[in-house]
Amino acid sequence: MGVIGPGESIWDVEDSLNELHLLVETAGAEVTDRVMQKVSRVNAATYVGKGKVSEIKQLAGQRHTDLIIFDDELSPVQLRNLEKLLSCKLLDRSALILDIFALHARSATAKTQVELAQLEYLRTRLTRHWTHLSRQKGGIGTKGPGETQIETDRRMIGQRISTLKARLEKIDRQRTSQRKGRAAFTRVSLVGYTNAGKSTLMNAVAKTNVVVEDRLFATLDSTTRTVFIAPGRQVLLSDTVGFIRKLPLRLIQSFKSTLDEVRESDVLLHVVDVSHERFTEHMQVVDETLAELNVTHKPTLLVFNKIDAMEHVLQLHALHEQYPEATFISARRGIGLTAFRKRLLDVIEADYSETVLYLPVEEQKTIAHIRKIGEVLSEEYMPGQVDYEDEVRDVVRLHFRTAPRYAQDVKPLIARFRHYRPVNAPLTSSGGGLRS
Ligand SMILES: Nc1nc2c(ncn2[C@@H]2O[C@H](COP(=O)(O)OP(=O)(O)OP(=O)(O)O)[C@@H](O)[C@H]2O)c(=O)[nH]1
Ligand SMILES: [Mg+2]
Repeated sequence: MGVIGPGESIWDVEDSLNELHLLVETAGAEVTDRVMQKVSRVNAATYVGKGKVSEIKQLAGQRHTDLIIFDDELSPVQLRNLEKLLSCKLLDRSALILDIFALHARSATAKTQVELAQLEYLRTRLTRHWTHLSRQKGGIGTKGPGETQIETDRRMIGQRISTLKARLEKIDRQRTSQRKGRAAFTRVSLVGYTNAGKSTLMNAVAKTNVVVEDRLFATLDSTTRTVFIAPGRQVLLSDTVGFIRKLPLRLIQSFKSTLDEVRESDVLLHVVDVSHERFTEHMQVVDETLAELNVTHKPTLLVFNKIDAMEHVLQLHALHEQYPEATFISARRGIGLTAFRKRLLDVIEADYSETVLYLPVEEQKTIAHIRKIGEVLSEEYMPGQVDYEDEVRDVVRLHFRTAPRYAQDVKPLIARFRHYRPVNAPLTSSGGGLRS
């Protein structure tokens, strides 16, 4: 059931229903009918008008429908009323997506995140009818946290939510310390609409074996691997959960520990399926979702994927002209990957700074710190060469590269050790962008 709201065209809603169709199939059900209605104002009690409700009921009866799915999010009241009037199992888009999440969650973390999202969704919608969603019936919409939880009262759900939250916080802390351990690497995250080919690209460049499927939300966990993008140049690449339109922010937020990867990365790879006719809209949804998650101003490389599936070469030429900043690939066929690595390196290097410092050899702690936050490009021990306030000191010449996020760490070091520069050392070493 799709609703054509004010300012929406029938095509917008058709398209959204096409996507809902895919979601339904991903969840393992079959679509028998589509119903649309143009409304000027959403009915607070039943979302659609009374007449439409009886029409749907009649149709569902004729077709022996097991389930009715609304393309928009229903309020708890609307859900309750409609279930009563239609006497049929009912889901809205959010609940359907949650169901797919539950089907696809593999790791303990993903399962915990999904259960939390499900319970938070359920908490406000706890009605007698929700027992319909219990496992007894089988089929889609049943992969809930189990009938026992559904039947327990809100207080019990609240307790379970606290337990899950505590568990996730623990996971968060572990992940944060893991990330700290690999601080010096440049972190790159794959982001994009679901099914764009993020995991396929990950597998192609990182030689991983992440599950790739022609299904929505195949990936719910983040996978991180080191990848060589140039000789001697390693980055950490992470695959993440995809986005989709009309996905309530709180659902995405339940993937916090997965999305922290995105938040803390230095560079984003925005993967787009350009063979999809609505790809520009997908790009917009991804941009909006990132903004909602407060991930803005990150250097981003647009990766136009699935060029092998484009119907006309002319289309590809037009895209090249329209998006000169994008890099064009086919992750599945391995086309354009060399150019892709080069573009990624360019994006990374554009924001990095290189620094040369002369440090007294006693400063082992500082040297260790620099190794943590930066990538050392060269290191030279210079015994008794430096004249500082008429003192002869042994120093280490350290040439290193740091990500923009460490600029604030490097600045005070430059100030603190500037006196140790040998009298005849140049202010900047060769190569552009050097700060010394
Ligand atoms: N024709 C073509 N298909 C591709 C290409 N890259 C990926 N695909 C297919 O697109 C589908 C989705 O690929 P995934 O890599 O799972 O996409 P994803 O972005 O990780 O999707 P989610 O994890 O579900 O958000 C799979 O059927 C892939 O085989 C490509 O370059 N060309
Ligand atoms: Mg994936």
